[in-house]
Amino acid sequence: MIRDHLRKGSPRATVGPRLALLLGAVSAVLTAGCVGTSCPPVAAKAGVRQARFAPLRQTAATAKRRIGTALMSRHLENARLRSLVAAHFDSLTAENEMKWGATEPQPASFSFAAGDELVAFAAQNGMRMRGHTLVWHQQLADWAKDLPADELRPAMRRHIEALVGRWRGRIAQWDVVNEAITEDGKLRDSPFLRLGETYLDEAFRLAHAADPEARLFYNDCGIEAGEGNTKSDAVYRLCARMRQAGVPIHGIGMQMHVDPRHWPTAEQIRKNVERFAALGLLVEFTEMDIAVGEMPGSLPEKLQRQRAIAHDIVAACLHVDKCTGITLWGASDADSWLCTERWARLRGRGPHYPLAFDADLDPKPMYFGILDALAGR
Ligand code: 9MR
Repeated sequence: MIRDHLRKGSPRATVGPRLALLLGAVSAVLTAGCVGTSCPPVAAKAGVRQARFAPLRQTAATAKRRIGTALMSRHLENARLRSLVAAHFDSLTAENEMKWGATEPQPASFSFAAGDELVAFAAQNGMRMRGHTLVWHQQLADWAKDLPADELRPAMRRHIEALVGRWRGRIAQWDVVNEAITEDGKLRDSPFLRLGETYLDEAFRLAHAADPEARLFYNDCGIEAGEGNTKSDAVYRLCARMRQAGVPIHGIGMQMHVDPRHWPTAEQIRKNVERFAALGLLVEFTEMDIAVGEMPGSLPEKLQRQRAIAHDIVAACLHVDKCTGITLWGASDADSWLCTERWARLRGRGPHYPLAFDADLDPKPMYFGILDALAGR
């Protein structure tokens, strides 16, 4: 708004040169601050032809895989987005609505309405539902953050029993524990670590008791690279220990938030999927997005590179029987966390255009990369 004002008005004509300079500097800062946070439509610029706009979920079903997206309940108000999601995706993850802070904002006072809406939408459209997430240090209700162990333990039990019980039989997979390992391969110093190093085991056992049919996942980011990568190895050891101890963990969620500045090769990802599958775990790619901002080249070149990376990731899943699904972290660029002021800078300079459909809901090259890989092309 200030920039508009600078453009439309004529402060430079009416104020002194010093003030004009200052206003110019403010304008430059504002402009720089805005770069890269929103992701306007790009499909047309990338020369996408609309003719081959087939539903992803049909091709995924032929490959015996689920293709999913994350949504927030407010997205359901957008009729065009609803039909796009229903047409293309057969798995749904609640982006924020099932997190602790959203579902139990006060002790024992639960709020399920937003999660219920998503569960109902999934059921109406023949989509599998993934629950996300029961135990996480972020988006945790404030009241739970400082509880001593003897109060946190019953609180965790109550929370898990309430959520898993609420949607028993309707949530096929739960991300039981999220992001418990640090980059240097240690158990994160989260409030839950106060319960001891086996708090994960407890969480999985509670979730299993509340819904024995739900498949239970440990979910983390930055674990895609595989052997030799500190975090990936630590998560592998954690899962191996839990399997050995008879903890009811059924799957590993690899988030797949692609930062092209440091990203493993397709071969590394495939081998990593294989080693987790060899533990007897299902593998799901749970939060895929691919930030293009820091890629070299023109926008069409970046979008082609994004297409190739998406293709490699989906192909890695198809390569291993136990890899059962790929979820994108949002349906369109317009709604991605990476196109917000708050998060964009995590991936360097934007805009990042991280998803398969652009802000006008047109398919991008990334969509065709996913489609081709699902079709085995
Ligand atoms: O996409 C989610 C965003 O809307 C929230 O503000 C953010 C809060 O941490 O969480 C985002 O989702 C995260 C997911 O729950 C766990 N893995 C990382 C995701 C991106 O931050």
